[in-house]
Amino acid sequence: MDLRQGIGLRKLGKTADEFQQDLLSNLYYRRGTTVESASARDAYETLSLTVRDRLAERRARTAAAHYASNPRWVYYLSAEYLLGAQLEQNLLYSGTGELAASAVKALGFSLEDVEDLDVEPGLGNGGLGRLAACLVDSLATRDIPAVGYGIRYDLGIFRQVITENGQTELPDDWAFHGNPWEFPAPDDRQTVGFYGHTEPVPGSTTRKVWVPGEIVLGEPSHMLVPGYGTDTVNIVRLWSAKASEASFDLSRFSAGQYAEAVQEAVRAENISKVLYPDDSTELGRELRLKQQYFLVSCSLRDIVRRFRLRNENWDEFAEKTVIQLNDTHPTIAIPELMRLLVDEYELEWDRAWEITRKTFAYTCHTLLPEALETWPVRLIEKLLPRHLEIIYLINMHFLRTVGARFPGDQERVRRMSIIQEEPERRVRMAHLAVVGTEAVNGVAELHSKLLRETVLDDFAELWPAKFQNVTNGISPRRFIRIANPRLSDLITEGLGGDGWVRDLEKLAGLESLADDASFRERWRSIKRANKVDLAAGDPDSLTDVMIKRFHEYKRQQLKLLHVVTLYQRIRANPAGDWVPRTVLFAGKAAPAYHAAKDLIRLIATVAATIAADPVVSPYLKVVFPSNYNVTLAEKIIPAADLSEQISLAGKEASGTGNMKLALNGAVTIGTLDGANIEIHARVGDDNFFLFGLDAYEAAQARINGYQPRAFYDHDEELRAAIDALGSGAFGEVGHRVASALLGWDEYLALADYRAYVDCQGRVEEAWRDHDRWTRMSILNTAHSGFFSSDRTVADYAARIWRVSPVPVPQEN
Ligand code: GL9
Repeated sequence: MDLRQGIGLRKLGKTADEFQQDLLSNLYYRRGTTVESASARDAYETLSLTVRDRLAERRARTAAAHYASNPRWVYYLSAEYLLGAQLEQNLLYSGTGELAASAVKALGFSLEDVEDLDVEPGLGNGGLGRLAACLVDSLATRDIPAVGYGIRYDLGIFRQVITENGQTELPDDWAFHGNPWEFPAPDDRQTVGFYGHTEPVPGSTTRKVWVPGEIVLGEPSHMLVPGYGTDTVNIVRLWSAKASEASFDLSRFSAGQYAEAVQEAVRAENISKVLYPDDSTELGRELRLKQQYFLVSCSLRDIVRRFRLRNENWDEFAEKTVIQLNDTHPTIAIPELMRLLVDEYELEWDRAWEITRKTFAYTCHTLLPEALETWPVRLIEKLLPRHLEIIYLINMHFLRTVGARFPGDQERVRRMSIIQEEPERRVRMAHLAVVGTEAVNGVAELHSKLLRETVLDDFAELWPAKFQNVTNGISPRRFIRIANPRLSDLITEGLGGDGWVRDLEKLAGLESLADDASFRERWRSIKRANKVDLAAGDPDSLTDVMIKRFHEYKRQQLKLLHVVTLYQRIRANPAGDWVPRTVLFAGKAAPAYHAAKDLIRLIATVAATIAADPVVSPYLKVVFPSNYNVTLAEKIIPAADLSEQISLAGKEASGTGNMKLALNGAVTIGTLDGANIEIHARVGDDNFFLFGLDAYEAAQARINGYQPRAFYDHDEELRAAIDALGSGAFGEVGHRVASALLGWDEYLALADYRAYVDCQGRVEEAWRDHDRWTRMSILNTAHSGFFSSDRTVADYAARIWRVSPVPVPQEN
């Protein structure tokens, strides 16, 4: 029997009977319970195992195919993954949805009952983490050999509860009941060092020995990442910190010092305890750097282990391996690979550098200066002494290159150095990431252009060919096929097949159907049914959604000013012909980001005021569901009519919620920012509500001495809205928000107010014409094909990774 071909596997049945038998076996043998006593949770766990087994069989064939071809691998390193709920996805990808429904029914439950128990692993903050999940989905769908590496945080992004007092945060113990989707792999555990000192190696000028002062174990487990419409199943491998046996102090325990006995173990395991909801707090910063190095150290050793299964010669490493850094969070991987190659595998510095540089690529996800990571030199020196030495050496070689290319330009050397000198010495991780990689990309056209022209301009001048754009994308499986089954069925019917789920450009075929009155009627009734399901407000009202993290640059405050203006208009003229609107906000604020939390609280207060107003409430409703996450996004997006993408131009790197909403037929009101520009270009000016300053005008405004008060003085409605917020009717919070806007208004909300409010007037005009609106909605979906993450991955594969698919032979 040839185990390598997976031929030793018993075939899993495809009939309803066989599926049910497998479910029963799992109930008895793996769950250890019986039909008579099975709870909903027993049904959930058992169903998950049964579905997982179908994917595990494909996983075995995938591993065999990959082993046989010894391919070039993509390793995606990311501190965050927002994978979303797994059961529904895995039912779809394994084609077992109907079998599952009937098998679970036989146990006395509905599929919805058990799906409600499926908890999403919230191992990320927002767009960056969800992008990682969409990319691994599309890597598998495109049959590209890939592993996603991440951290298995015990506690994911906090659970948010919204009350009239704003946001409160609760811990998210997402795996409290266990996680049936996960395979622990304790045999692949790694040892990670921290602190300590370095010692010279006699007879070598470049090698050093690092003697760590603390040792922590990293234990991996993996989740399966199936491709859609293919047999490939890749994995995401997540690391958990474990204390070594030796860290339990038995003698202290025996002396009754219970807390002290475990304190070292607790400290070690704290590394993967909790996802940082931001990094703006001074306290706990060291732990964040520890998390980053922990991820990197475990993953690189695993990558090297995998390389050596099939290869010997280090010269082949960069041919067989590309490591994509998801933002700067894993950038310490660059000195870490140098350390492994130079200190542990005894390669010459230059050869090691050549390999390292060719192995890595870096994606930048921001333009905000405060989001560009830097670490104090003294912190790196304490935590990772050898890495600091290596960073200094990398910098020395790099600055020589700069000096040779721009002789005498000391100012440029100072600007480009990996080490920032003032006001405190810090390591600039973005500079290290640019220097140590083969390719650097932004995440939308405008973002990549602004990176080249501003933040990384010196580097783009030095190495123009290194800089690329890869516009983000989203998984059509999760964000329409699963989230919006009604619309998916209609599209499949309209296009005469479901090929669009794997080839999203096929949606262009809907264009002609926009002129078909009966198709439009069905489209409209589906949107309505989705709104009924969401139950956020009157399903016949314009459902206006702003769903994203709370951040001043995204300008939820501008949306709030619009809401207050509508409120005041309706109050002033209750008999007016108002367009009924449901404004839905959802999103979390970093717990320490006070301005963002103020806004949440203010929105909640305004919502309550409007709800209590009998004159306004028939036309305007503001809702703020708690705990925005992937699962909630999948409910809101299909019900949205209007998509709010109103960040100040030049601030949102890409946005991906904008793509999800357009794909589901929401029409965007948006600025010329991030990927909005590319959406606008594709759906066309008639099907997009564009307003506001562009990135250059916005940058210029501040230089020209922007005065928010001038806009306040000259616009009566704006003044009335701000005065209302600051009047005291909304408490201290209203006052704080109003003064922040009048005093400085960092993100030019007042400058864009008039254009925005007038543009909302054009939205209402379009909405009143049902046929016109529905046509716009259909055309948004029809022209969203480009925004599939399958296209994003194809771009990375062709231009950055230079990898080819390795098809997995079908089961025979
Ligand atoms: C982000 C950008 O702000 C978004 O514009 C972009 O779409 C995503 C994915 O590229 O990356 N960068 C970033 O730090 N976050 C993003 O969403 N923030 C969070 O994930 C909270």
